[in-house]
Amino acid sequence: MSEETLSNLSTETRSFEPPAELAAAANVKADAYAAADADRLAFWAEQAGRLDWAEPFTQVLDWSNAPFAKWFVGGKLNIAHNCVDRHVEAGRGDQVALHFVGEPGDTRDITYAQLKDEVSRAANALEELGIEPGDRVAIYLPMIPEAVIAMLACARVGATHTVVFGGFSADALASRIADCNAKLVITADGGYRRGAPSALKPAVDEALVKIDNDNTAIVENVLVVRRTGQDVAWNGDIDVWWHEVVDESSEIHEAKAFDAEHPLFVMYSSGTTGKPKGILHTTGGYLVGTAYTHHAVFDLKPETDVYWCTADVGWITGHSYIVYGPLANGVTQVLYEGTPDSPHKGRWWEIIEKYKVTLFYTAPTAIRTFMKWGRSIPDGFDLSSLRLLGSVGEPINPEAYMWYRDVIGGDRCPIVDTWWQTETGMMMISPLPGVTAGKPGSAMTALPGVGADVVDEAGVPVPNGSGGYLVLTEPWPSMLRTLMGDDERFVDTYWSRFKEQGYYFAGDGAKKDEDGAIWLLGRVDDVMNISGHRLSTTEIESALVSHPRVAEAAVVGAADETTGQAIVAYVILREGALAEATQGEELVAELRNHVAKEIGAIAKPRSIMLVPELPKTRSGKIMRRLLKDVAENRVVGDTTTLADSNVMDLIAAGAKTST
Ligand code: 6R9
Repeated sequence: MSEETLSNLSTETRSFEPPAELAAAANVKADAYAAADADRLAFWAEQAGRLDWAEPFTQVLDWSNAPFAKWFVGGKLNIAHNCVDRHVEAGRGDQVALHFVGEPGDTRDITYAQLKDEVSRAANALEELGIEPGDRVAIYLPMIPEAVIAMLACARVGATHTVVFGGFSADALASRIADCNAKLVITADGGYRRGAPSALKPAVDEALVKIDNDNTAIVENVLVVRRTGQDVAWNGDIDVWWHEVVDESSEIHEAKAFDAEHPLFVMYSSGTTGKPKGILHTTGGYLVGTAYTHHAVFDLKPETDVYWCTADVGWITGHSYIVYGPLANGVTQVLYEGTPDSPHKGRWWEIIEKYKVTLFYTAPTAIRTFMKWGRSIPDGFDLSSLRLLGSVGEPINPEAYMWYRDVIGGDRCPIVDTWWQTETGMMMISPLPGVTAGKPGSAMTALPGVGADVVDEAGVPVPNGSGGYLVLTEPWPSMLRTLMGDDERFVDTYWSRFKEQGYYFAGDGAKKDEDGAIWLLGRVDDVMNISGHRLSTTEIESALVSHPRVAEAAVVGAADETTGQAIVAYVILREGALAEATQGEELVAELRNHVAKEIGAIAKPRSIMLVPELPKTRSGKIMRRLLKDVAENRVVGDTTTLADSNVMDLIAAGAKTST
């Protein structure tokens, strides 16, 4: 990555000190870094003390067969016991674990004592259905309490779950069921989405037909939660109702302890090409890593905080920071079923006001959507309960950061911009809210106990002020253990690029600023080469979003005869912006000049298209690959992982008329 490019990005000089009161009472203070540096394994052994171990471990890390790690060797524990039972045993059974909010407005408060009963019943039901330790269970549910209960019940009986996001198609579901050989599928009749019931069970039926035809898997039962009450086709040989088997089961269930390296779950990554990668996480290290980071980064005070993470349990963020980390810490949290604009665009703020949410964790894409809708909507609600805000999923543009800080956080809440991946299992690079002065757009530094650096092609750490590839230099407890059934692909994908150094290759470009803080620049495949200059898509997107009329932007490098690649930008305007501009063309010219002014003439987009929406995966990541197809006048590729498949038709139609 050229110096030129990188020095351009960080013209950002603002920084925000932690609020004094929060800093004084913070769970984790500055000395944590030094303590972890002095003896990293002792540090993680100490963090393992947050959990109840049925049998203590004899070794913190066995790295003798690197990159295949074993953490907390010899230790045994039960995850459901740690996430539920022990809080009840500690006298906190009456504390609410989940404030469930259904999209149609139904609500359910579930205490830890009730959660224990539900998880135990579900665990008994799974065993009655023949599920044994090591069996795989696919979970395809809406964001309802049963999703959390099903995951914990699997963990309780030692079954390995794979949660498939409810928005995925029958085909995607079939390939995941087949890849991990699931014995049971847990689903619902449907869920609520944008004010209407949306069926789920038909997709399972379709997936099973496909699998039967291919003769690839062994699904014995489908366990169906009744959520919407809509009609479902029923196969009496395999289908069973949740309320018939779970509700009828005993609430007494003995949780057996499993080995620290017992497989906990497989999460298929939203890989855009090829076979999905089944990322495998195990028991002890995963829970230690997620519990510690949730405690440290959110400064969680379990007795008084109300936490809300808006992710879906179908994604890693939902696994690590709705289910496992938070419940291990005995949190009270909100679980919301629906979309942010149903039945109105203030729904999230209404929920924060009602439950007095103190810790809020969401994604930049959501923040930019709210920016587009305008501040008058959140301004209509009392958000004064909030004390800390989190961001995850992609780089947060300084503009979105400032809006989040000002409009949602009332200029008083620190923002933790947390960099991590499905593979890392836990947050890796993030500010500590009581310690770090946060800079808008930077994830700052590796958390205590974590080793991260930015290196050049040869694997040599770059000096401050330069950029390169983000690597993780030390093993960490919640690291992926392998790709399901494909050790070779695991080694190739993550450990071969910097084999000599033994670094984990994250696939992200990054730079270190003059203070050594890390700025993420997007996936390395999102780095463009314009006339021999390297420019990151993020950098140009940030410049566009800093224009007052722009709500959201996506940038791709399209093949160009003269410059190698040329910059093509897709821009969503803020509400009303087009009406204010005399003409679209004038505004486009203004935006091109704006980018030139912010970054330099080299970064001026060749073309800018004003679009109503951007193509996003269901986890909110912009699918630049598809935009590249449009920019290069190709037939648009596979759109099956898009949240809304109509978006590309709209964009392609616009592109034809504007060129
Ligand atoms: C948790 C999650 C991982 C990729 C990662 C990076 C991007 C996530 C980020 C971020 C900049 C942040 N990413 N958090 N980039 N700043 N705070 O999103 O996992 O779905 O596996 O995606 O997301 O590119 O490599 P996953």
